Amino acid sequence: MQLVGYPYSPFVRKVALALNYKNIAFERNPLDPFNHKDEILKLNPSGKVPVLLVDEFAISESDRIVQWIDEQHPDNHLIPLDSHLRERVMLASSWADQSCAPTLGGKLFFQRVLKPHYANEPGDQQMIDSVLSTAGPALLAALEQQSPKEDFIVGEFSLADITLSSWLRAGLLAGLAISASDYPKLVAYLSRVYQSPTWRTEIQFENTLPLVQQAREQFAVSQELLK
Ligand SMILES: N[C@@H](CCC(=O)N[C@@H](CS)C(=O)NCC(=O)O)C(=O)O
Repeated sequence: MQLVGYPYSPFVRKVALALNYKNIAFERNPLDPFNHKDEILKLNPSGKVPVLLVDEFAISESDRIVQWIDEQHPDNHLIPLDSHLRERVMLASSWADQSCAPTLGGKLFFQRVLKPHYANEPGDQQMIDSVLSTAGPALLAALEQQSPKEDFIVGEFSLADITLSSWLRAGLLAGLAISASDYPKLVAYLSRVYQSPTWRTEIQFENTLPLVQQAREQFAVSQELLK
């Protein structure tokens, strides 16, 4: 089984986390859409990563990939069987993707970390500042209200936790401040998630990547949540 996609993508990270959670061994093929568009297009007509390759079978779209993994490995569901819980998980996951991708992804992580590296030009400082000063704190304030006091978003650990924590890690790496004094419930929740074995495996791997090391040194302010 091969996970195609560069590991800095929060969408790709979602699939890595799901595979870790299920203890499924996989290879990484870290193609990025900046330099390897044609190769990716052969696997996914939208030209996007992640793609999960199972023999010759290519599956795309992060939530659909996790759904497929969950069906093939039905122990410890990441998408609950109960229809109400399942709906809440799918809604929370797509909400996190849709609200975080343009802000924490496109305007912050991409501009600050990816663009200088892949396009060799500086990111748009106005976009970066707007997320750090306004859009980011507004998102975090909303999440603080919604954070579960114990356990995870729907009680048991699920795809919803994977998606949200994946995006917040991108934000943290690019310098988003998430302090326990401002967001106590959110920080307690995120600490629980990032300490899980699923995340420990991913963090251990990611901390070997030069771009992650550089972002941690150059931009990150809430270091505790990145360890
Ligand atoms: N809805 C897709 C989004 C995937 C996505 O946007 N991936 C980005 C990487 S972060 C990508 O490959 N972008 C290239 C492009 O849009 O051409 C998913 O959940 O997998």
